[in-house]
Amino acid sequence: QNNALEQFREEKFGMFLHWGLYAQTAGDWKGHKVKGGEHFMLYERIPVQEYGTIASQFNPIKFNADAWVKQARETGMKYIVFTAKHHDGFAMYNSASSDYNIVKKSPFKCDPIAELAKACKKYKITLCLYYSLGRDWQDPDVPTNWPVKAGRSNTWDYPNEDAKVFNRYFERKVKPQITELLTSYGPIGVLWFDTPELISKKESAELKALVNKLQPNCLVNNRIGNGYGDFSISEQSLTPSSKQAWESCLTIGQNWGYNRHDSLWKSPEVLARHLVEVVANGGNLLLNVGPKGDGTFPDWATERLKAVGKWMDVNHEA
Ligand code: FUL
Repeated sequence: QNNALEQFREEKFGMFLHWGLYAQTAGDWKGHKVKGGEHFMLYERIPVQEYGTIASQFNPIKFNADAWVKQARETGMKYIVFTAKHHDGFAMYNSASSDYNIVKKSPFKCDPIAELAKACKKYKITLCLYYSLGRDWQDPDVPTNWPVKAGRSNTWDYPNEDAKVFNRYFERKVKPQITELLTSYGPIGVLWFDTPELISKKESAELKALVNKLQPNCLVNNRIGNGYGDFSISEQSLTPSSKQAWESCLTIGQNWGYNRHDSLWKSPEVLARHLVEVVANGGNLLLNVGPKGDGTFPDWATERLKAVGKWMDVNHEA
């Protein structure tokens, strides 16, 4: 574990990859622009059944895991974090415990994590996986974040909050899927949990123990909840969130998931400055790319990654 944390801290620079059904709709729904990227199912209150139909159009024939990972490597990055399951609850891999996944529901039928694992091995990049924990808009047992009542769970398909039992979702979906992710794709560097929200201390501890049992060298971030993380996250911020290990995660444009209406992007100069600032403060930088529905990176992302890669070649010792 200590060695794993040391290695993670030495890696310093990684690529976040937000890819899911939201990449296909890309910021539009039924002829109008939607707010956000990967959150639009919530904003539009789209029933799970209807949202699931996006999968039948999702056929990213240009997806090339080798090209993604090669680009990460050429940018000077040492790890990637891929969204295995975001808040929409749709698994971007061949999940044995939930048919709500890319292999079973899309014409594409390919398992992106299996492809990414191969490419990571080839380019010596650490494969890490993102998993939305306290939010899952497909599962009927995820309560809204009471008592804040922020309404961030699926209250349109499943309005009866009193009937929801987080632990049922935890047992039925979270534990089986985490087990699949840690037993099917070789070594995983980090399980990057998101939105702990209503997870109990006991459940966070149990999850941490499960990860340790299956892959003792796999780290978890602080969003596993209740203080069980190995390092902490500063989201869209360069301010250290811990005196020990921490990671800043930043978008290049305005959204995490691809949105064709994005129009503001950080320049390569700004990105390089951010990297220097984060690393100087003892952190890691996880820079996000939201690949498109066809499986390619948006041109504006590729251009910036290439420019940062050039800067790294000149300024960074291997
Ligand atoms: C947040 C999520 O709600 C966003 O969609 C994104 O994944 C970001 C990295 O974490 O909490």
